[in-house]
Amino acid sequence: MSSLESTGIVAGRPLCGARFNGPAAGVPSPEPLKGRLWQTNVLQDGSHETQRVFQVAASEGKEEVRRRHIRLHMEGALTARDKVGVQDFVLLDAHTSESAFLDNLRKRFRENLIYTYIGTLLVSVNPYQELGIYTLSQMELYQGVNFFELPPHVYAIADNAYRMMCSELTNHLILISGESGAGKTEASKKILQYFAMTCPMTDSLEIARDRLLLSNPVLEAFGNAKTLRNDNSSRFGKYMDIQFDFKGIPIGGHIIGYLIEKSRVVYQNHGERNFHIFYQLLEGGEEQLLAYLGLERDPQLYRYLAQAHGANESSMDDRNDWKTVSNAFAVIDFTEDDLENLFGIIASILHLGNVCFRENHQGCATIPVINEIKWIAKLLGVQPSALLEALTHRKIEAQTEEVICPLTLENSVYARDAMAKAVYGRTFTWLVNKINSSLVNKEFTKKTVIGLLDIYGFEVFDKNGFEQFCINYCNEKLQQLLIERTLKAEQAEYEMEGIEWEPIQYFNNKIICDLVEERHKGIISILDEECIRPGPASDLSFLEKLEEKVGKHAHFQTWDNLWRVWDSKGFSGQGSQSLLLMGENVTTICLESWGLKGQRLMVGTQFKTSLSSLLEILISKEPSYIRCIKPNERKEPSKFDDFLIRHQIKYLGLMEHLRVRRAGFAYRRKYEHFLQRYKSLCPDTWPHWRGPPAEGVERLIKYIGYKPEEYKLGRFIKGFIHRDKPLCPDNEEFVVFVRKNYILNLRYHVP
Ligand code: AD9
Ligand code: MG
Repeated sequence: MSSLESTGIVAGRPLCGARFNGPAAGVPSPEPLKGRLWQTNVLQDGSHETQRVFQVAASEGKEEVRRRHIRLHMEGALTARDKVGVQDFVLLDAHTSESAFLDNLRKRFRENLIYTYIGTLLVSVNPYQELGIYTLSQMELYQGVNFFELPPHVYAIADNAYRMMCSELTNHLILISGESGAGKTEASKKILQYFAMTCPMTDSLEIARDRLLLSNPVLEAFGNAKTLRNDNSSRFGKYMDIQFDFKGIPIGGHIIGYLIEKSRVVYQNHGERNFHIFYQLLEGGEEQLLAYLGLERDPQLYRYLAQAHGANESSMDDRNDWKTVSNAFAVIDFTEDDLENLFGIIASILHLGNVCFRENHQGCATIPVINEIKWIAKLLGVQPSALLEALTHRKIEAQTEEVICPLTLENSVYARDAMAKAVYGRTFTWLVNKINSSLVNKEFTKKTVIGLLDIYGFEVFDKNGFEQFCINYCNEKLQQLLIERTLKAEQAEYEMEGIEWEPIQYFNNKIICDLVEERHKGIISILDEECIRPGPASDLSFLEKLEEKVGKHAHFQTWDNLWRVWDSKGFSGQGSQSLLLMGENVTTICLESWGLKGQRLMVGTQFKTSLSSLLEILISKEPSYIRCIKPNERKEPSKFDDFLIRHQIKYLGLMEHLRVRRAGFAYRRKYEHFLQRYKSLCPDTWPHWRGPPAEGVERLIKYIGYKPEEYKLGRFIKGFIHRDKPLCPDNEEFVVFVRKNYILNLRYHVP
């Protein structure tokens, strides 16, 4: 089986057949366009430009589908609108209510139409079943086709970002959000597969593409787990840059992982599981490997796996997934030594969980049976005595000397679990670094990227700990970014460009983010203060401080109520990295990515800092948005829970987004880009327009016959451009706005 087949997308078809191949490097195409998706042009300055060209469709069937679709869309409705709803919420009646929004989503869901646009934003409802909409022929259908020529699809979003990147040489971002189980990870995988299968490719770069694809199963094995809300829940945040060369060939990538949920290693809610990799190893690992690691096949034999009974009803195919992951490791270039060390650590965590303590007469912890200790020491390459000491004693620095104190039974259990969590956390970091080093491609200095963000979704359990706090905070930050960039920035842009506009109200969740992150006042600062205060930080004192400092904050109350049982137990412990360093003798030897020794870094603050650098990465790119919706709590196909979905429509701000979109302009481009793209539609601008770009655009638009309400020209008044606005230093920055995307379908204008 090829590495790509193992990802389940190829199913025996040729991987990169001629239809998908890109242009020969840098050579203008002498061939007719028929049957090709790519063409390389030599530009005036001698550089090359590769663009997808409209394929003279090889099959009439595909062409037919497109034409019919455009026609229907132009009429503003699909023929069976009552039955299947509209594919863009913008086409609903002018004063759409939330109920009408919900109706439309429901109609489409019942017809297995899970995707709907709000302008260029894609709303996706998790179908919880295979719909056969991710085939190679579907990929082919969406290649190089503009929005609205085809039904909404995640491929359309991917293709649009890709096309823009290739034609404008800009960096893009696809931001996927939604609550736990809504389908973010699936969407991100579909997008990656789309690029892998449709982008041009050369023999030498196939390996880079395969590695990009196969990093997914590896990271999922180590970073995903079954929760009550999702059988394959991401327990870490993932940002991935897919890097392309100037011809649009994927050449490499880079991944940033955010806060893996380490507590899962030692504790899971009832009915949940530990990270998939533990079960995969036990179920699928070769006899010889398990013997080397000292492991038995039955997960019930390991405390860290047996305690939550989540393995009993798992929909995961651990044995098969093990094969996929093993295959992926080979492609990503893990050596035998790497794998031996890696699984040595994974096994040692299972052994560690089975270490039992007994209280001696002095009230101190001892380890009566040291069989497990021997295994751990062997697998990690430490002295058993050092390990014993690390688990039952701690160092106290007293003035000039270090004193070794015995631990109580309770503290030893805590030290054991802290060690398991720290080891797993560092292993995960090492894994991401290792994958990154195999994705690096130094040959290409000029790259453009498409970033994919797939984080852990908002989640509320009966008991919510520090990690839920971080996960939900991260979701609030992303929501804020979305608000800033869509609702707020969009309205500000109209104002800046001098376009008449009636402001639309929306809830700005900045107030919630401030509650968490504000310096000296926010929850994270309060947590920090508690952790660095001399004397033991207790969860109770932290709660008291919270009550005192933010207890009256309206949204603190909301959070508190929402989280019903906000389990502050372990908050102050989680907050202090130094507590996780207990047993450092052992963990230092595990991995080179240590670097934190001796520092009292607060996890909450660390997370806050890494989130703000993530936001900087995101802000620097042209965004596309996918908003995922979870249809029901029971992970069932065909079940559309009105109440649950209405709630998501609300908190995702979809109605506000629709209002802004409807009143606003779906499409906007700088004059030069616009002209470059559409100049062929008007004899005055084709093949070259020599005057100011803005005038060319005006000429072009008039020629096509747009009505005045269908477009606006930013800061452009009869023949000259306003130069007196400091915000826009040159006319490159001025923009033409077009009300609806489909108006700009070249196919619409060229019958
Ligand atoms: V979490 O925040 O990581 O807990 P996600 O990532 O939003 O969550 P995920 O993509 O993992 O959810 O989807 C959950 C499950 O729904 C998947 O394992 C699939 O079984 C199912 N799913 C999601 N999207 C699709 C889809 N487009 N087609 C079919 C889907 N099944
Ligand atoms: Mg996920």
